Amino acid sequence: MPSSLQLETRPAVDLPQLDLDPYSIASLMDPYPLHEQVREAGPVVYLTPWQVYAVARYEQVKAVLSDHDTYISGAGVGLTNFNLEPPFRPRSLVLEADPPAHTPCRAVLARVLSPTVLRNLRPVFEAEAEALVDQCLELGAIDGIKALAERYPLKVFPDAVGLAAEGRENLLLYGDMVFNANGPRNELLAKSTERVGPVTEWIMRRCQRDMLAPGGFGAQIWEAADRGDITHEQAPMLVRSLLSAGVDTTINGLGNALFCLATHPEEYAKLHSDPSLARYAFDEALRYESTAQTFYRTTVRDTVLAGVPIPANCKVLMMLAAANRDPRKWPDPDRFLIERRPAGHVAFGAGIHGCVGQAIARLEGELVLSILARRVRRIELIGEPTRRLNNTLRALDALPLRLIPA
Ligand code: OVM
Repeated sequence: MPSSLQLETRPAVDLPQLDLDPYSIASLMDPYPLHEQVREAGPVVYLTPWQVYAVARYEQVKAVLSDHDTYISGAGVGLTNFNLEPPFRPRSLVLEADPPAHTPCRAVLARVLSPTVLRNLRPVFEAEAEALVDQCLELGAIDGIKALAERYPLKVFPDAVGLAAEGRENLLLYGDMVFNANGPRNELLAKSTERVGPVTEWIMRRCQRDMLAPGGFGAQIWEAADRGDITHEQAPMLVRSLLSAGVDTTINGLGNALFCLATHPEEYAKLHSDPSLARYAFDEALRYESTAQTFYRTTVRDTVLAGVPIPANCKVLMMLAAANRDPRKWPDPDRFLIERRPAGHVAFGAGIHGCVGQAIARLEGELVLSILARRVRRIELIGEPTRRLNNTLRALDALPLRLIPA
């Protein structure tokens, strides 16, 4: 039953009850049939396997994202309700927090990742993208995930944070675990938590001041603590947020974008003839294959959404990827069209918890795609792509490609 704080929690009559599991292997492999079923069943549904409310239409997803006073993050943004079960790691000070505590922490990250900072980083990020694309071109046949989608963010982002080069593969394991932890305690989570002990230690050690190079994002977070914007106890936790959210997300954003372009050669041809479309192409890939498929909120009081009552202390699943293909919002939603201007997509969320790193994510996406566009005439898919299943992320394990030079 949805709420432990209520005696009678029977869902309202006009609430469709669906026996659908977004975490089944079949749905994780191909989530779109389930997205359509949830979206078309009603504006708010109840998923009986996990006993959660769910919204899959753009309008209701946006409404939940926008009303952070009713739909809170402090009880966790995964399936687990922190009011009933403790979190698996100390709560994030931004992701799993609400105003007023959330506000200064968010402000520090927003300043560290501001457009001004990014303007200075652009030449560095661009040179790295050029070098990496050239290396891939020399190889000819590559695994687009290992050779490009993983390598690029794993180089430029930790460099910008100020992390040493050693042990960066830990960031991949940690990201995989953190995003699995937003789902149920299934096989996927068990597998990624098996190896998590030493990884968590490694991550937490890297959040300390002495591990972070001067001038980087990490050092800037510590300087914000010196100024009194946040406390010195909060600083390592905000560095942890960068290390949690900054790598696996962009890796899969890039991986999914490469997948979209490799499987839509006519769209790649448009990008090749006009590399200035790179930024739109990356956003269209985020709409079409949303990296973060889902996030939850928790109702803090009884409420009504699209006429459907939702009791207090209930988990509400926001199906971001489904909203990004809602035909009520997007014409031809199931087509990947790089000339579409997908402004308003919710792949980065929206509102006070909207991705604080979205500008740097877009910078990475734009640079890799625009340099590819200039140097690569055609991208050929030369084998079956394989998926890496994750409870939250849409992710690929391998993407065999041949790059034909321009
Ligand atoms: C965090 C964080 C923020 C956004 C996403 C995320 C699970 C983590 O603050 O740790 O991914």
